[in-house]
Amino acid sequence: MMEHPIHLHGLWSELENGQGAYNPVKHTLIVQPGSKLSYLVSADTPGLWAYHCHLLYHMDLGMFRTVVVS
Ligand SMILES: [Cu+2]
Repeated sequence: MMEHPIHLHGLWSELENGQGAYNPVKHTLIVQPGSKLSYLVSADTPGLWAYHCHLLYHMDLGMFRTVVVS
């Protein structure tokens, strides 16, 4: 019913939108209601990175995780 601004800290996300070399590279991707996104991430920065929706009440409901790059 609402969009999710999904943020992966520390790593860039390349949105696969069919534009090839012009695919947008972002930290936060907006996921529209009832839709899916595909994006590429180069896990080239070791660490523990937050991966979450920017809406606070969504984080409280579990949309906050840690991505481990080792
Ligand atoms: Cu959300």
